[in-house]
Amino acid sequence: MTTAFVALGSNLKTPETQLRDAVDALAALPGCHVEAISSVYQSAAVGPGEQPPYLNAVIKLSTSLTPLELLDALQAIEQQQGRKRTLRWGARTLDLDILLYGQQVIDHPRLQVPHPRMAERNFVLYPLADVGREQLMLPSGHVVGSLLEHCPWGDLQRTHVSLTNDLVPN
Ligand code: A4P
Ligand code: MG
Repeated sequence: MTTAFVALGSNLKTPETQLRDAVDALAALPGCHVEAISSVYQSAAVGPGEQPPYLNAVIKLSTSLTPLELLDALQAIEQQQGRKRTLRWGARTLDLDILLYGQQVIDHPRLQVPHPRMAERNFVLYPLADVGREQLMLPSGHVVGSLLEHCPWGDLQRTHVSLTNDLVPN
């Protein structure tokens, strides 16, 4: 089993419900076990035009899926939840990104791991620190705690939404 960290983001169609449904779908994936779930954070959308604010969270998984099998599974969940790919960085019902897959560095046409933009994004790093602890090391050798020192909290808000409430252990 490999430890993987997956980022969840939503800014359409009741984001709280989208994140809850995504957690249930991730927990039901064969070969995956949800180890930990971060707090849920709200922030303004980074991207084009006027967009609703995002809710973001990070999940720690142990998985026997290969990285591309995990990507396929995440994209299937995005589709189930009505994801439409129109504009890059446009509003979306659900975005599921693989942040880290063990200590692997992956540069495949469909998959870059670590996620290329994770180190500068407060809405990724703060929830990652919740589930991975600040000592978590990236393949680059950087630890999350030192990345956080260079990543301002900005407009991030920790919400009272809990994604762990109705999770059934598997
Ligand atoms: N892909 C490559 N690497 C990965 C990976 N590590 N995990 C490929 C998942 N997918 C990966 O993604 C495009 C393609 O990236 C996929 O087909 C996959 O093969 P997408 O989800 O269709 O498109 P996207 O999400 O619009 O593009 P991108 O570049 O992944 O966007 P980001 O960087 O994820 O940004 N603002 C706030 N506040 N909160 C957010 O969560 N998210 C975004 C999306 C923009 N602004 C945001 C937020
Ligand atoms: Mg994405």
